[in-house]
Amino acid sequence: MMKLYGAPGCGSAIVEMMFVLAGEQYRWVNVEGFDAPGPQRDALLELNPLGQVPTLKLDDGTVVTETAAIALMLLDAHPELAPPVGSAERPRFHRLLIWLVANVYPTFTYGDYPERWTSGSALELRDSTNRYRQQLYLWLESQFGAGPYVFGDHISLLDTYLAAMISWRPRQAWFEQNTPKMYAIALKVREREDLQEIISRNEL
Ligand SMILES: N[C@@H](CCC(=O)N[C@@H](CS)C(=O)NCC(=O)O)C(=O)O
Repeated sequence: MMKLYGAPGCGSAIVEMMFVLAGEQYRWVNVEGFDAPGPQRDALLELNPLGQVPTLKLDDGTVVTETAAIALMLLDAHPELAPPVGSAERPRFHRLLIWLVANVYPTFTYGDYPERWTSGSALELRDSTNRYRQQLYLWLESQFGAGPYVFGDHISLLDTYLAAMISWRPRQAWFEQNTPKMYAIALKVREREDLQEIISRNEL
């Protein structure tokens, strides 16, 4: 069975939700504490030199990192979890998927561990990445329609990102006030019965 290396509340929760939507079995390997020196980090670094979660090990030993790569892999077998190929929505799905991981996710890479990246003010780097992320989310909000999901009535793998990300900085109260469409989509995903175990274990 595929092994998913993750930690509670982290991006691995996004992939867990994707697996449930796709009906795919996986084994959860909790590497909580992976971002500090120790055996969890050593185990992760053997698979992923970035030391990041999620990290996925397939049955044949292939390692897949990057939430977007995992999403695209799942879509090969579960195309219904994105707008249909050939539809106008399909390139929008690709754009927003890549946009999230290329723009929003790195703000956490630099903002969560600012002392790694500057010998100056770590607080300033954290604050500036926080501000930039808020600007990004405001643009993302402008891309959403009437819901209930990003692409209307059909849930897609993109929706799983929103369900996790509203728990991350700038946190739920900010999203509720400033990006109500994103917030509503995230809550809609979180209502799903089949995701309850993941949501509670990840304290989302
Ligand atoms: N681009 C990656 C980002 C993954 C990522 O940054 N994960 C965070 C946890 S949510 C992490 O592992 N941070 C530790 C670090 O960057 O050292 C993806 O989409 O999977």
